[in-house]
Amino acid sequence: MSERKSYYVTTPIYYVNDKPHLGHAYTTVACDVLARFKRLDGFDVKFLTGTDEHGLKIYQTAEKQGITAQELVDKFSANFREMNELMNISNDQFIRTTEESHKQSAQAIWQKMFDNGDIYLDKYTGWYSVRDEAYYSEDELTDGDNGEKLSPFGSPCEWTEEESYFFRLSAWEDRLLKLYEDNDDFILPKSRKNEVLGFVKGGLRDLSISRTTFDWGVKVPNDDKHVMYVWIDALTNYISALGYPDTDGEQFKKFWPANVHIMGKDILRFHAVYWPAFLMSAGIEPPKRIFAHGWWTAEGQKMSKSIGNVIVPAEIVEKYGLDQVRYFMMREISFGSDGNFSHDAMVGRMNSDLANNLGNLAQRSLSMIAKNCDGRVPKAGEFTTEDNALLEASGLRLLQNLRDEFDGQMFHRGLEKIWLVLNQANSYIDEQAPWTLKKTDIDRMNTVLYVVAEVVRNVSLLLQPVMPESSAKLLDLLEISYNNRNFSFIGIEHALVPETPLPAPKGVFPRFVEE
Ligand code: ME8
Repeated sequence: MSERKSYYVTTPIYYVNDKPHLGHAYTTVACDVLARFKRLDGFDVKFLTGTDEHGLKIYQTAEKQGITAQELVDKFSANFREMNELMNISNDQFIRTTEESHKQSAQAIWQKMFDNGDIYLDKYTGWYSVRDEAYYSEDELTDGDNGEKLSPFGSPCEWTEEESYFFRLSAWEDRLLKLYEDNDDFILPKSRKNEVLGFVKGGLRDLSISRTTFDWGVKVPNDDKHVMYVWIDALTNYISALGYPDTDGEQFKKFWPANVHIMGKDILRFHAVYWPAFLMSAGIEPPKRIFAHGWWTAEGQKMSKSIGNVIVPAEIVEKYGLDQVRYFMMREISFGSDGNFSHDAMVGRMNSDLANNLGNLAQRSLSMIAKNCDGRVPKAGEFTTEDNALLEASGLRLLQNLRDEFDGQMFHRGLEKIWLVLNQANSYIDEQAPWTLKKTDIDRMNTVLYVVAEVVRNVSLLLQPVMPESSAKLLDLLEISYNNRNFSFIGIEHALVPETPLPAPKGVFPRFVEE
């Protein structure tokens, strides 16, 4: 048997100085959707997420709270695991950068870069933002109200002078530009690629990659006065999870290079510039793609603790339902663009897309089957042109459309295409009017109800990655066995077996009613 195709997708590893909010849930759900899609489509998938636990920001947060950094990271890392459980995330591994094996990987990649002549000792004098954990040059900064310097993300910067190791990033400019040129889809969306090109073409300066003023980090090999810059440590997670430096190991061989690292646009530079340069310096192939998605606001405003408008995943899941929130996140904004979370938009999607469209199609066809077909899958007669058109549109053609869109991380477009088919199916049922056929042509009524049940089956199979629980409920209502739920069953005729007794239909997508 030929080996199954592999697929490796990652989220950023999140800083544990804060509780997870809508933004973290968003990236993780997007990766989850992709991982589930690929598994159902026959790929051997690795889906990695985890927490970034070193660095000055974490160290200072722990100090402020009067606890040790280790206590802080243990407590907050658990919050991210809880978020994963809440959001029904199917990650294969949860990595923490405080794990011993990860630290060894980070030291191994450092040593490789050092041996390759890309790391040297010097002194860093310049600006640093603890909140962004990033170095900035003077010309990137703006002046804040009280004279302080602010990063492009509005974070305060401080002047720093200390002995530091440097990575010879300047030497990698041409090779990075060649990487972007040779791999047109390396950075997506395209608009973001131009941003990165501009940055690299503007000239790269060597990067300070170690600190001596605190020790909450991975020790630099052979110089334990220094801890590594948190980003070297953090980025390495993507390969330490595969057992690096054991590049001959099964996991590394199977899953590297990663198919896609997904993240927010805030950390694109680290992933699209620094990470491939580190990897190439260490003699490791760069990932295949970096996808930077957009930024969520809440009711039109930046989410912030001081405004008190931070959207907490548990609260919206409780209020609207888990799959409803997952669907909303994937459908409401183009993956790659910024977007806004509002109660009205959420309720709009819940009621119009889910309750009135998909929910209604399933509910009215299944109720008719319950009442008029003795609660059994109806037996179809000859298919008409209309029947075949709808069956084809909801079957293999839709699967292929979704493959194309999901391969480019265009989740919203994939969903749009499913909803076009649902609209078509709702019009079909209105035109065919099985409630009238009941009195005039029972055989034709059976065929129409069969066709609609088949559309519901195909669509439910395809919606599993986005709404796993609700799709499972629909597939249960159609008595589709668990083994028949992967994408190889899409469009297969007679997967719905005539005469199979069905359970009493139940609504799967309730309308949201204001209290
Ligand atoms: O940057 N909208 O961690 P982090 C959309 N540890 N996405 C958002 C968001 C918002 N308003 N807010 C956060 C770090 N995110 C590093 C990463 S990776 C090797 C190291 C999401 O906790 C988005 O994915 O600050 C963003 O890139 C990430 O959270 C930043 O998480």
